[in-house]
Amino acid sequence: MHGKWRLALTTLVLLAALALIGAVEFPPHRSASRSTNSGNSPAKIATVVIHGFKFEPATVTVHAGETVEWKNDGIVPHTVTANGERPAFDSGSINPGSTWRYVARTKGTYNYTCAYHPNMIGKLIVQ
Ligand SMILES: [Cu+2]
Repeated sequence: MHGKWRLALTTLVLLAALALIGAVEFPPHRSASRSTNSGNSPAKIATVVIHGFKFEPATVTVHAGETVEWKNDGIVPHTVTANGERPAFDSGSINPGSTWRYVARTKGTYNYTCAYHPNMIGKLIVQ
């Protein structure tokens, strides 16, 4: 009888100790992940839909470090290719129904087009 109670007490102390460790360990972990994000919301994604041979919206503005996602809602493949001899980004072929993501790390204004359809034009502004 006595041994049984001791076991129960030991278990209780152990559980309390574990709870204490948990309570001490969790808050620093949370604040660490909070400090890596400059804003108060988790990593943002701006979406551009490719539809009817157009980028919608044609101009998208993000903050440096944010992600832009292009979604091909069209019926033929498209690309997202920045202008210039050495494009800052180039998606390659994005098939219908597929998406392509780009992390906009460097501030600037990027005009881009579709390599297959040069009349499709868009602008990415990274602030
Ligand atoms: Cu295209």
